Parts: sequence; C-alpha cells; structure tokens
Amino acid sequence: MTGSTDSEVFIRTEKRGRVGLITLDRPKQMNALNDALMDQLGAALMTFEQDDQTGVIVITGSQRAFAAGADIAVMADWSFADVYCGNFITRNWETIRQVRKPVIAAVAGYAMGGGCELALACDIIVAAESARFALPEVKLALLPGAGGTQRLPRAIGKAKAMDMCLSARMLTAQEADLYGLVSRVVPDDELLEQSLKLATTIAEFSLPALMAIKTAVNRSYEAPLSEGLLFERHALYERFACEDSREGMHAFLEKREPDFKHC
Ligand code: CO8
Repeated sequence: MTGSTDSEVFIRTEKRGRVGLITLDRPKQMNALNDALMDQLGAALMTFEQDDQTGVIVITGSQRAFAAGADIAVMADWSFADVYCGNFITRNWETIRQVRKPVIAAVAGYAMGGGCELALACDIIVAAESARFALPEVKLALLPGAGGTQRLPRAIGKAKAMDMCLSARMLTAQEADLYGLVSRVVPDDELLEQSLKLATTIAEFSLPALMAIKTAVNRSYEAPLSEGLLFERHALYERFACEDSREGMHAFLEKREPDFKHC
C-alpha cells in the first residue's frame, strides 16, 4: 500500500547556517510522492520547525523533477475504503500547514499534481527556467486533492486555474512567473544558490516577526478584510512586546546592523 519498504529513505536534510534544506530524493520515480516520502518530509519539517537555530526551510527536488505528483503506481488499485478509511492525504500531507517558519520551494523540472500542490503549500516558490507546473489529475480521471483546486485559483485566479485543472495545461516557469504562481525565476544552475541566498536573507530577520508576517499574510486567505486588518493590527501591537523589535528600531537609529535574538 505504501510503495516502499520502511527502511528506504527518500529525503536528504542538511543545515546551511540558519536554513534547513530538505531535498526530495526518489529519482527513479521522479520524486513521486508516496507515504514513506511524505512521512519523512513531515518529520523533517517538524524537526526544523522545532530547531531554535533554524529560521527558514527550503524544499527542493532534482534537476529533472521537483516532484511528479502522487505515486500513481501505488494509487492505481486503491478502493474508496482504502482512501477514506486510510485518511489519504490528510494523514500525512498536511504537516507543512503546521510549519510557522517560512518555507521556500526551489523548483526545477516537473512540479506536477501533488508536486505542484506541495510547492503551492510553500510560502515562496523560486523556479528554475526548466520548471514546469501542472495539475494533470484530470488525465487520470482524478482531481487535485492536496489543495490544488483551492490554492491555485487564489494564486493565479479562476480563469487560469480552471484552464490548468480542466485541460491539464502545463505552465513554463516564465508563464508561472507572469501569472503570479512563482516569486522569481532563475537560471537552472543558480537555483539552489539563489534559493539559499534568499532563505539566508530572510532567516537573518527576527524569527517571531517572520512568523507573524507569515501568519498575517495567510490570514488574508481565510478572513474577510475587516477581520484580517484587525488580526494584522494586533500582530503589529504584539511586536512591541518583543525585544527584537526594539533592537531593530534602535539599530536603525544608531546606523548599525541589528543583533536579533529571535525573541
Ligand atoms: N507516480 C509514479 N511514477 C511516476 C510518476 C508518478 N506520479 N511520474 C513519473 N513516474 C515514473 C514513471 O512511471 C517512470 O518510471 P519507469 O522508468 O519505471 O517507467 C519514471 O518515473 C520516469 O517517468 P517518464 O518515463 O514518464 O519520464 P518523462 O520525462 O517521459 O515524463 C512526466 C515525465 C511528464 C513527469 C511523466 O512521468 C508524467 O506525466 N508523470 C505523471 C504526472 C502526473 O500525472 N502527476 C499527477 C499524479 S496524481 C496526483 O498527484 C494526485 C494528487 C492528489 C493528492 C496528492 C496525494 C499524494
């Protein structure tokens, strides 16, 4: 049912300063997402989330594929009972939603189906020129089930999202940039370097401020404007209870670099 043995490892993790890097590593299947990979990804995300010395997390894949979607070979013979009783997706796909630190997807090659949805669940997508984004589940008589029908229209609007979901249209990195799906496009050979550079820049800022910003921006998807504005105002007030905010403002006035303690 899982398409792997318990001992197989499908991700690699490492620390680069205050950045936690997670590399999806299931090359023969183009990083197709199975239970074991998603369990390992969830565990790695939570490890970095709980690590005081990590400020930002980067998820990347290979040159050929960020991830080609859910593992079709595993899903092919599942029944309704398998997915319903087994709580498919919900049981181990949504750990990323619990992460309060910023998460960057560094995408080269194919980001398809669940792979595209994983990127959409991240806070920033940096795309290599080779990146290709699609939600081709319709070809399998399925539909995007890990947030694609909800996050894609919020990212690029209904017209483009319907086109992608209903026709399986694949976007180039340039199209994804034009439509607002990705934050920036970089040459392939600079993807990791530029993503880590961006992550390092972000990770140097005060972590509680970063978490508050992430929460407030995400709230704009969930709440009416008046509620979102109220949430934002209180999030700002809370910054004044934080040592880092005083340090940031005093450092500016004293024309020096701030020394954030991430508290
Ligand atoms: N699942 C399983 N195996 C895969 C997958 C996949 N999603 N994608 C690629 N592979 C395997 C191929 O079967 C092939 O294996 P083998 O060498 O043993 O034959 C190997 O990876 C290389 O693939 P290709 O030979 O097809 O390589 P190409 O360069 O010709 O094509 C593509 C690359 C375009 C990515 C092509 O492989 C493809 O179209 N893959 C399927 C993409 C897809 O349909 N994704 C959506 C899957 S459904 C889904 O994600 C549902 C989401 C629901 C929520 C998610 C919950 C987990």
